[in-house]
Amino acid sequence: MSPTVRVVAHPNIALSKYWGKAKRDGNFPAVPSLSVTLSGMATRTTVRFVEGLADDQVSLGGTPMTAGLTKVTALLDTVRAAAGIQLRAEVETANDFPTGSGLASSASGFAALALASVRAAGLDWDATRVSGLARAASASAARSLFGGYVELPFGAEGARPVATKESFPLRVLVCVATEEAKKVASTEGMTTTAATSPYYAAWLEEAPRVHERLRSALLADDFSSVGALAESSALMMHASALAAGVVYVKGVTLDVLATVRELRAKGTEAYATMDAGPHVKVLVRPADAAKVHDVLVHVPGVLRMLTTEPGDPARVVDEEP
Ligand code: 2P0
Repeated sequence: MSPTVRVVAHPNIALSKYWGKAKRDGNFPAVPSLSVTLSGMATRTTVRFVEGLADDQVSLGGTPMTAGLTKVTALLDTVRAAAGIQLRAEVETANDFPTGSGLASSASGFAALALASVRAAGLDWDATRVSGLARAASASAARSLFGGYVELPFGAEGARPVATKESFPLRVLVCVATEEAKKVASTEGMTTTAATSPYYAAWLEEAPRVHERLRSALLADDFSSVGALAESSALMMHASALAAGVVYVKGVTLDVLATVRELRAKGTEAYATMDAGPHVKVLVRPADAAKVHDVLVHVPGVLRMLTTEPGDPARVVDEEP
C-alpha cells in the first residue's frame, strides 16, 4: 500500500475568466485567466493506492461519487503511468461549501486530488507540474495549486503565481443563491457557447485584452480598475454564453448585481463577478466588507453569505506511511 496523503485545497474565483477550450487535445483553455485563491472555503481529500481493488473507489462527502468519476480516474491513470504503478486508489473527498453549483468545487477538488495522488504515488513533482495535471482534468483547478493571485497563461501547461495574498488586500463576499448543483456543467456550457454563440468570437478577441489590463492593474495596486475589469470579464463571459442559450444567472443574480451598482453609484466601491452558477461574488476593500455584507444579505433570494479573502496554496496536511 502507498502512503495515505491528506490535502487541503481552496477554490479560486477568476477575476479574468476562462471560458472556452483551445483546439488541441489535453484541456487547454482558449483564453488566459487570472484568479484569486480563497480561504474560507475548502476541499479536503485523502488518497492512498491499495492492493486488491478492481477499480478506484471514490467518495464525495461520504457517498460514492458518480458524476465526474471519469475525470477522476483519468487523472489517477496519468499518475499511475508516471509512477509505474498499477494499484487502484481509495479517494475520500469533502467540500465545506456547495458542490457543483458555480462555487469552483471542481477547482479545489481537482487541485486537491492532483496533489494528493502525486504525493501518494511517490512522485517528486513541483507545483507547476502538479498544476498541469490538475489543468488536464479541469482547467480552473490548475490555479488552486497556488495561493494569492494566480494566472493560467494561454497555452501554458500549468498556472503560475502573479502576486502574494498580502500584496492586494481584498474581501470576496459570496452571495449563495442556491445549495443545488447546476444543470449545465461548465464543460458543456462552454462547449455549447463555442459551437453556437454568435458572440463567442468577440469573447475570444476581448478576453486576452481584459486579462492583460487586469494583471497590470493588480500589480499597480489599482483596486478600482481590478474591480471594474473583473465585472466586465464576467459580463462578457455571460453575454457570450447567454447568446448560446446557456443561462446560469437567476433573478437573484441580477438583483445582487443591481444592488452592487447602486452601492457604487452612492460611493461605495463594490464589484460583481459570476461564474457558471447563480451566485454573485462581490469584490470589496477589506474596510468596506462589513457594510457591503449588511446590504447584500438583505437582497431577497440570497440564502446566506460567505466572507472570504485571498488564501493559501493547496498543501499536504498529513502523510501516513
Ligand atoms: C473560471 N469557470 O475561469 C471560469 C469562469 C467558470 C466560469 O473555469 O471544462 O470546471 O473542467 O476545464 O474549470 C469552470 O470550468 O471547466 C471555470 P473544465 P472548469 O473559473
